[in-house]
Parts: sequence; structure tokens; C-alpha cells
Amino acid sequence: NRTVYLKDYQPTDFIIESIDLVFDLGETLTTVGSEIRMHRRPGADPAAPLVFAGDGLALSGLALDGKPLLPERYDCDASTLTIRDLPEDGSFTLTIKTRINPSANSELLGLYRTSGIYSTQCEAEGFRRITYFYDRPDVLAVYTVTIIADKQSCPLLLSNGNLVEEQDLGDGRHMAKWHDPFKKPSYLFALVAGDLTMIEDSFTTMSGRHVALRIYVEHGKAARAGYAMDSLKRAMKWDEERFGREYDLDIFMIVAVSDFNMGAMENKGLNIFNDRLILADPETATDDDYARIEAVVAHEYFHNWTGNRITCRDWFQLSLKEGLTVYREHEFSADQRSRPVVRVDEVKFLRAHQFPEDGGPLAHPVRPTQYLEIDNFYTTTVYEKGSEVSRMIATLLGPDGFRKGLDLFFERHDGGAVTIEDYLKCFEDATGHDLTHFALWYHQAGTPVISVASFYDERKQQLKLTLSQTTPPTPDEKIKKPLHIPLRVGLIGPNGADMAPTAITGGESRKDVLELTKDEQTFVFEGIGARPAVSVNRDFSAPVKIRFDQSREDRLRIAGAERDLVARWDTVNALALEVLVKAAEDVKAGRPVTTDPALSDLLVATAEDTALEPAFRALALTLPGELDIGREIGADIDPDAIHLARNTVIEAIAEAGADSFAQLTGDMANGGAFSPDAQSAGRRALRNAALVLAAAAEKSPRRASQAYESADNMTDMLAAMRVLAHQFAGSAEAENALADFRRRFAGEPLVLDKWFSTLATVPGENTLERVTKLMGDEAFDEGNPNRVRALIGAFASSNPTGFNRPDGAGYAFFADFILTSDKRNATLTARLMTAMRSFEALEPSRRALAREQIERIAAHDDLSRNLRDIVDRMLK
Ligand code: B3K
Ligand code: ZN
Repeated sequence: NRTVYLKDYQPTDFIIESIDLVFDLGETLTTVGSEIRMHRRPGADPAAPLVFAGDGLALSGLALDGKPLLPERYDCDASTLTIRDLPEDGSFTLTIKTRINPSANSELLGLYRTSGIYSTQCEAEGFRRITYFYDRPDVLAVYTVTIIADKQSCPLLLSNGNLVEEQDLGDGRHMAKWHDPFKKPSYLFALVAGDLTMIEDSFTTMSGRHVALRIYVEHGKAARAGYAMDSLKRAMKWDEERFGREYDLDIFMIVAVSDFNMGAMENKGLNIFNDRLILADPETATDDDYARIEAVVAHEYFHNWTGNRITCRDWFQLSLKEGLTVYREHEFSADQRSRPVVRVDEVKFLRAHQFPEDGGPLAHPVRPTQYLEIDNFYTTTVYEKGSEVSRMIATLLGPDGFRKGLDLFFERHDGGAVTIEDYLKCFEDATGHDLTHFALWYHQAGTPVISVASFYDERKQQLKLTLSQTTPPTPDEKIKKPLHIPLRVGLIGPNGADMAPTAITGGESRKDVLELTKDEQTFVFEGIGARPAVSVNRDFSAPVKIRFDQSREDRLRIAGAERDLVARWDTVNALALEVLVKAAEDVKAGRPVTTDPALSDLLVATAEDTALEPAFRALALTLPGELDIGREIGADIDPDAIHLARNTVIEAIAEAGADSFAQLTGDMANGGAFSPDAQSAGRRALRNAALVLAAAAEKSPRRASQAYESADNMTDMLAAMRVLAHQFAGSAEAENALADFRRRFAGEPLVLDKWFSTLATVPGENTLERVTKLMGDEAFDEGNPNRVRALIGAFASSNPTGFNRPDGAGYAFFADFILTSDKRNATLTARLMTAMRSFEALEPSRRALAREQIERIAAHDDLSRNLRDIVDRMLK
């Protein structure tokens, strides 16, 4: 058992001053020379040995101050290098030589070579796969990196910081030397070598410094890097204006690679990206792709201050950089696009991914206290819930208070490796607020449930709101404490306008934000002249579930008139969800499905309401998916019943608004040239949301087929193909479009991912056969994480009826895949496995079949640590 505990944190015995690395790159043999200048930490045990981490390394040389170390001075095993009798004081230099094979590195962690490109991924613990080192975030050092490689296959040699030397070595080889003046932890080290092309631009910072910006991509793809470059410049400007953060090196580089485990990585001065988050043009990228590129380019750039200049003391503090950086990214997106629409997308994401994590076997606090494998903690809890926690701080302190606290954070901790406590203390010191109680958000797992009861007293002109909170138990902790929750509340008067109370008593409040701190509290709003409709958790001010038995009239008033569009969408969505859940219950019980004409009217009216922006109307018109309905039901889930129920409700709505929906598919057509901006994207979103319903009303693939034929951009094309493949599966029109798409994009792996996903998510039990067949498609590559996620990942996590086939064949197929994949890429496999984390919520027969397969995986004794950790927690 290698469980790591927060309570065991100890600083290192030695302090690293600098590290000089020399890479001699070879496809199957790369040698790494590391020269480390260091000294014993003052006060450390003078006899303590030096213990460096390593992983799968071959040691080929070890010297102290230039003299080879005798074997009795050190021990070296698979995961550590221990050196004894090092000087008690004064600096010394350790030289370590290791040999690695970048071509055999299918884990894509450390230094690996794929598609002719050498690149690195070191977070969280990949540097130890390159050389022995203190591979932990609190060890900061200055890096100088020399890269030697073949000139022809690797004309490009990159690392962090500034290029200081280049030399032709004759014999067909050359070298480049990079120096990064900023101290950094090993996880931010990066190296790229290969043959790539680039686009170049520049940015002048607020203090007038000139920064060269370069984005490197595969040959032939330069024209698709423009949007990423534009996003980068907007992000740099925004961070100066909003948070006073200026870039600090003379050059900022991004490299897009096609084999990458995650989205992107914020290495100092040299971000490495999954190419799907860089490359975009109208023919190959959807509006969602554009929005994602903008957000992730910004996110990685923002890490330069929140993560790189100030980093984490240990990996338990991961949310210190990730939660905060997601929050910064969200604010950036909100400023670049439509704030409420961006916020609704965040809420949907949180509910679809973080809430189930928080309510299932893998639940953990935003700041965990133990882990078996840190790579499994790059979760939506650490990221998105972490972001919500920072957002709540901003809500409690106000924008100015938040900015003051963050300014102090940058000032106080620049160059440091710090903790969540250090972060919170800055807000307390800068504003005088006490965040002791609030800090529980970081330590207590689970999604709080707030029950609301309202009572209007006409005689006293008072509205009483009783709020009680509970947090359900999670595997790590049964008894929960009440949290400090900022809840934004609106009182909507009979005319649809907000009512302003003359006073609010019963607890702390700041403008329209109530501060819940106890199990139960009653807030009294004074001076309320008529019974209002109460809108709770406006702007989704807290990541909680609300239980509020509100009258139908009130809900319809909110759905039709709430000026807070997030709360308005939420109410529309909740009304739809209620109808869908009831329909699923009807199907399960063998009753005819009851639909709700009032819901149809509301959706049609919202879709037609030209006072609302198209993107918002599209959100309202997109019914909750089968997975959303399943999550709302929560237990004994029958995916087939949900599927049938949802289709029946869709048909009823589609028929009620058939003319409007048909009209909208035309009205919202692109006029003129394609533009990826948010407004144009919103029009396409509305048009395509309407297409789903128009096609359902017409019960014919004709309209979607025409839309597919006439599409002049990937958003419309993919939307039409999905309608055909999902709503008219097996029709000639569907098969024609799918075949056309496959042919047309034969040379475009990223676009074919969309094709794989569309096919993998076709509802029904026959999809398993198709997925199995697609694994033999020449475009499919089991070693490429994007392909695996597009086909296997989409099938397991986004096809409830297909994956959960009643006979359990979906689970068996998936388990087989997991077992093979684990040998190749454990990080990716463990992540994939989480698709089954909510299996306990299935109806008994599927639940048993699913468990059987998870147990079959768990019975293997040679699982990677990553996968072992996930399956064991799922079965606990
Ligand atoms: N920090 C990286 C994620 C690293 C994941 C390591 N398993 C990207 C990001 O969050 O910006
Ligand atoms: Zn990040």
C-alpha cells in the first residue's frame, strides 16, 4: 500500500539550486545527463541520505563533484535513488546519467515519441520517468536544458524559457540550449523536438515589453492555428485588465501534438496541447470546439500566474492552482461571450459530472487528505467544484474584495509553493472577513441539499424564507457539518419586476445574497407589498441542490419573466425534467405516458421569444438528456424506459411547436460568411436545437438530410448528421450521410473523432456490434487517446441504452477493453473506467451484471496502480 497522506508532508532534506539537463535524443535510446547543484537544508539531519524518485529508469552514471560514486554509497531500485554520506554543509554537484526509450513510452508520461515528435508530459509525476529527482511541486529550481538531435528529423528543438545557444554539431546533428530564469517545479519542465511548422505573432504587455508568440503545429495545419493565437492574445490582455497580471518571459510558445492524455499542459513558456484544442477552421471545427479552444488556451496561459509563479506545496493542494484557474477561465469566457449562457453551460457541466462524482463511490473533498495515485485526482471536484469555491469567495467578498485578496496572494506568495490555507488567509488579511467556517468547502465532500420553504404574511408585508441544509454522507465521512453558503435570492413581483425588501433579518446578507451558516435559518424580508415568486440560487451562486416545493404559477412566472437568465433557464429545465421523470415512471409502470401541454407552450414561447438571445433560446429548447433524467431519478435506473419516455415527450413538444421549429431552422440559417463569434454560434445552436424537434415532428429524415447537404460549416454538418444517425438510425439518409462524412474527412483524424462519437452514441442495443466493428476501422488507433475517448469513451459514458444493454454485453466488452488498455496507458484507462462509477444506481439486473464485470477487472492482480485505485474504490 503506497497511500500518500497529507499529514505526512515533510520538506526535503536538500535544497536544489539549479539543474542542467542534457538530452541526447534517439528514437529508442535517449540519454539524459543531469547536473544538479544543491546543498543540505539548514537544520536538516546531517546524516540524512538523499532520496530521489525515479520510475522505470536505467541508471548509467552517477558522480559527486565530478568523481564517480562507489556502489556502496548508493542504492538504486525501480522507484528510488538513495545516496548516503553527502556533505553536511556547502554546495555540491551531483551528476546523474539515465537512459530511456521514448518510442516505447505508450503511457505518454515523461518523454515520449509519437508521430515523429518528441514531447513531454511531466505533471504530476512524469519527470521521474526522465531522470532521478525530487519530483515534487515544492522543489523549485532554475533549469538549463541542452537538446542534441538529428537535424533532419528534428529541426526544431524547444524547451522552457529563452533560447540561449544554437550550434551545428556536424555529423548531421545539432544542439539548442534553453534557459528558464524562473524557478520552477519539475512538473513544469517541457521539451519538444521534431519537424513542425508554426505561426507567429506578438504581444506588447502593459508595461511595454515585447513578447513573441508562437504556435507550432503539424505541417499543413498552420492555417488552423489562427483562432488559438487570437484567443491567446485576448487572454493576455484580459489578465492584465482584470487581474493586473503581466506575462514575464520574452517568448510564449504553444505546441500542438496529436497524442496527448489530457487537454493541455501549462509548462512554463512552452504549453503543450492536445491538437484538438488548437486546430480549428469552419470546415473542421464546431462552435463548441471554438469555445473550448478559447477557454483552454486562456486557462493554460492563466496558469502562468496561478500555478507557475505560485505553485502547490504538495499535490493535495492541486485545487489551489486548478480551481482558481478554472474560475479565471470561466470569468474570461463570460467576458468574451454571453455571461448567462456561459454560466448555464458551467451549471450543466457541474451537474452532469461533478455532482455524480460527489454523490458516488469516488467522492472526495476539493482538498483530499490521501491518495493512492495522484493522477486520479485531476477530477471535476478539484477543478470545477474548486472553481465554484473561489466563485463563492468572490460572491461573499464582492468583486473588489476578491481582487484585493488575490492581489495580496500574488504579492505575498510569488515564487512560492503554497497551501489552500495560505490562499484563504490572503482574502482574510486583505478584507478582514473571517473564512474559517467557509474553509469547510475544501475539506468536506458531498453536494449540499438546501430545502426551502416560503411563507408570505400579507398583514405584516413580510416574506419568510426558511432554509435548511444537509449534506449526504460520502465514503470518507458519514456525519456532515453545515457549510457557509452564499445564496443569491430574487423576489419577483406580480408584474415580473424584482421587489426590493426594506430589510432582511435572520442572518447575514449582502445585497441579494443570503449567508447560510446553520442547519436551519429563517430569513425575513420586510416591506414586501405582494406575494412574490421566490427565485433561489440566482446565477447558481452556490454549487448545491435546491429542494423547493413551489407552486406551479410561481415557477411559470420565473420561467417566463426572471431577469436572471441562469435561474430562468434552471426553472425551464427543471419543469422539463419533472415531466420527463414522470414519463419514465409511466413507462416503467406500463402506464401510458402523460405529457404536459404547459411545458410545450413554455418551450415554444421561449424559442419564439426574440427578446432573448438565440443561444439562450437554444439552451431552453434542448431537453435534458437521457443521462440527466437518469441522474434525477437517482436509483433503479432503467435506461430503456428513459429512452422511450424521452422520445414520447419530445414528439409531443415537437408536434405542439412544429411550425415554429420548422421556421426557426430556416430563420437562423447563416447569412453570409461563417464567423465563430458567440452570437453567430448562438444562431446556429438555436437552428440545430429546432432541427431536432422539427425532424421529430415530421417523422422524416428529409429536413436533416437537406441540412446535411447544404451545411457550409462543421457545426451544422455534425448537428444534421447526428439527427440522422440518432433519430433515423438505419435509414438510407442516415447511412448516406455517415458514409459521406467518413469519405470526406478520411485524412482528418480529429474530424473522424466526431464520426466515431456519433456512431458510438446511437441509442439501442445494436450499437455494441457497430462499435466493435469500428475498432477495426483503419482510422481507429488504440494508442491514441483522442480516438479511444471518441469511440470507447463516448460509448461507455454517453450511450445509456447501448452501453447498458440488458444482457450485460456492453459491460463485458468494456471490461475487456479496459484490461488491454491498462497495459498500454494506465492514466487514460483509469479515467475511462470512471464511466461506470454510478453503476449502483442502475436497476438490479443491470447493476449485478455491471458489478460482475468490475469485479472481473478487480480480480486481476497485475492492474496498474491507477486502475486498481479506481476499481477498488468503486467496489467498496
Ligand atoms: N495541469 C494540467 C493537467 C495535468 C494532468 C496530469 N494528470 C492541465 C491543466 O489543468 O491546465
Ligand atoms: Zn489547469
